[in-house]
Amino acid sequence: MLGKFFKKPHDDLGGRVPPGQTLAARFPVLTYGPTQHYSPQEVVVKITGLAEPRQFTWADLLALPQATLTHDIHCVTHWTKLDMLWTGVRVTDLMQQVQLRPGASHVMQRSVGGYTTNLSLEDFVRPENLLAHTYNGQPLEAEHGGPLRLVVPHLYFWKSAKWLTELEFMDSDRPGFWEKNGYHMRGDPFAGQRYDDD
Ligand SMILES: Nc1nc2c(c(=O)[nH]1)N[C@H]1C(S)=C(S)[C@@H](COP(=O)(O)O)O[C@H]1N2
Ligand SMILES: [Mo]
Repeated sequence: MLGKFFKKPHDDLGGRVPPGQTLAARFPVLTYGPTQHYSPQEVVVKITGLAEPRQFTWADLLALPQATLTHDIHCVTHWTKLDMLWTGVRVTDLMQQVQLRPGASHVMQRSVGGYTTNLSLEDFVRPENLLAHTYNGQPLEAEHGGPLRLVVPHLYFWKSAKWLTELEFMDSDRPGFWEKNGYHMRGDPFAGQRYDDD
């Protein structure tokens, strides 16, 4: 009986669902433009800008430690999906291999097909962020960014580039594709940072 009265309110599942979001059962696809199709052997992540230039191939990425993490994902179009299981290389492990130059403070993610999105290094270099190649134990489907995408769960999902091919380090914040089109420069779902005037 008592349990009935002492149960926590679960509308926001203990604070896991940001304001204005509703739970998605399936995994929606959101792409501006066409899905990119290429094989893992063609994956290259180029390090450019304010860093020693280098490239990570598929083999290079698989030679780094692999992590499997469970994340809640929040999209600016109001869906939240809980407990998504991702496998890949932690950004922190990748960055052990990257030599930044003085002044680097931000990064532009660039995708095959031209999508871009910007992050501060503080938001980029976090232990939960992944260069993900596997979702729910299966190779990441092309429509969701396979062979390789970024997953930055603490920000809206537009901050996670699908078909990642370049990380350009910068000495200031510059807008990526959606940010140029009115989206917020940071995109914190719990602060409701959807548009640039939020
Ligand atoms: N390359 C690329 N990455 C992208 C996008 C895109 O259009 N192109 N859309 C972004 C947006 S707005 C969202 S919500 C998520 C959607 O990922 P999903 O299709 O796997 O759900 O990818 C982000 N990354
Ligand atoms: Mo989105």
